[in-house]
Amino acid sequence: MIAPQHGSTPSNESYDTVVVGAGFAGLYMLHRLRGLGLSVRVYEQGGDVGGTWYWNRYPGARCDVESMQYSYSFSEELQQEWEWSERYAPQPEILKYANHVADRFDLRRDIQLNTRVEAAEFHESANRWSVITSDGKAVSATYFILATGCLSNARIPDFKGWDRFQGKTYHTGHWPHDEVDFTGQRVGVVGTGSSAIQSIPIIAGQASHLFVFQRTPNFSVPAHNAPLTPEITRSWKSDYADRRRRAREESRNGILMVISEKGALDDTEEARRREYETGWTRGGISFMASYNNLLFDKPSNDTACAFVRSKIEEIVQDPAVAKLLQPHDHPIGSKRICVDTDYYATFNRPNVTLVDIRSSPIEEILPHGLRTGGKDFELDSIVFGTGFDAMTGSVAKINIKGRDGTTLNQKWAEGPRTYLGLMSASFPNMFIITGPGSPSVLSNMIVSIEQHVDWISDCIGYMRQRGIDCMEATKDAEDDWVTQVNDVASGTLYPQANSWYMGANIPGKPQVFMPYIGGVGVYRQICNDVAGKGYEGFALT
Ligand code: N01
Repeated sequence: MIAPQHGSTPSNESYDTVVVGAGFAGLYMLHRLRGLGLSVRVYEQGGDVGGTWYWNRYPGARCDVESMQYSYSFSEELQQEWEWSERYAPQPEILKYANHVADRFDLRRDIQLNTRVEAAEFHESANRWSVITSDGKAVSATYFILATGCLSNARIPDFKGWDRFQGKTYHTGHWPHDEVDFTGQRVGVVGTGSSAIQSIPIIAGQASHLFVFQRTPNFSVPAHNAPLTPEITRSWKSDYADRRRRAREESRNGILMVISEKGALDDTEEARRREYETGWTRGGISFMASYNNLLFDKPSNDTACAFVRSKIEEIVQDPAVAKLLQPHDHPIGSKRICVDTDYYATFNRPNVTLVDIRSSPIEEILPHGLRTGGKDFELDSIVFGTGFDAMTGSVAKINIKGRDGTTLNQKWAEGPRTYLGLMSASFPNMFIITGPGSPSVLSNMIVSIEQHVDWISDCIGYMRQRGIDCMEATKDAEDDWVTQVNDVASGTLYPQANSWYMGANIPGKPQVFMPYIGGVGVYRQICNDVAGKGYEGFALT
């Protein structure tokens, strides 16, 4: 048993693996490790499984990856038996699916809910991790796996007067479990990212008046959500194995879509307009596949930006409001493109007001509203759709100490450093699922989660077969990978946006492009090659 710290209670609990988080990553990790015969303990801070889909219960929450693709592929029975109801699954249905998976594979008996992992320390002499949980226990494990999710540390900016507000406040990423009804209320929504853009049309339908406080307009394309027809479902299910394979190996982001073989400037203006109209009518993020160079060539990207701006002008009746909603400060797609149902049209409602907080930022929260530009807005409720400390935020909340006592937060002070997004040098036997330096948030998360979980499971199996006790990324391999991640990003338009991919939404956070943008197929091949060469770039002892 490892000596406990921080006043935690010594415990004889010892596992082969501790996994942090019971979202889609943690659930599948547990399933795979059990298959290897390992003992596993999963700690989950939420009151149930589901991760992102447990917390983000805001009105209108649904996935912007189509449901036939946003699901596990590891079990043929599971993918055949589960029935999705809509083109884009709503949050309650995805949460039900996560619960179904937990029950179907009998996962719950190894998951401890309502428990945070507070700290973890690697003890060199024992070659084990000691893990401290919020219920005051210290347990030990050979492998420590972070399945903490990339968008799980919700953030409300530190507005002056915050604690004086006498109405109700909400964060989209921490939505209450009981139904919230805004009927008859004056509601303020702060932020216009994906979460706010999904919830604004629904809240507008309830509130007596909705004020949308916008700092930066975002590009949004219509979802055109609809019930899934039996024909669509049947066609997917009859061909699932091959479609999943193509999504994994051949697609850029783990989502099957037809990417045009042309660049935007290869077409005449008229043909381009037709192409964008087709993408707009089809709906969803595949709008960005209208041409193959929209994320690489600025003049090409400008044409797509101009098209969406023209759509906003067409939909929004008040020209001044339309102008305010038109993004000009970043290439389309360089921030996560939003997918909506009636977002722009919502601004034609008489009970909706768009307030520009770029020219006059929020000065303070008042007991009955908020003040911006010297003007007071009376509000009964405020909804913060102000995003997350993405990719590193949840990991940073755990005090993780590696080989020489260095903390991960110290090591990552200038930005996250990993080899393949999977491990970080000096933190032996610690794996990160969809960590910074992997395709992660730029991809269909479930495709990337499955790839990481499979890779980690195979790796642990390899170690155990060969009597290898310890695995660690070498510093050289890590440095090379960090360089590669930056090089690939700099060949795209992504770094031109002040996005959460860059850490730009968190004051003081180092600005580095965190995910690997080379594509899931290329990345998978790199990971497979590394494994095929006996885990090249890792020290195995
Ligand atoms: O958060 P965001 P989100 N004063 O960071 C504003 C995924 N997701 O929760 O741009 C005023 O995108 C901020 O303004 P600015 C998806 O990957 C997926 O909406 O910083 N405003 C911005 O408008 C997404 O990208 C789905 O100027 C402030 C907003 O708050 C990611 O989650 C659905 C402010 C934050 O937008 C995050 O989306 C939902 C301040 N001090 C989410 N600070 C689907 O699958 C921040 N803001 C559909």
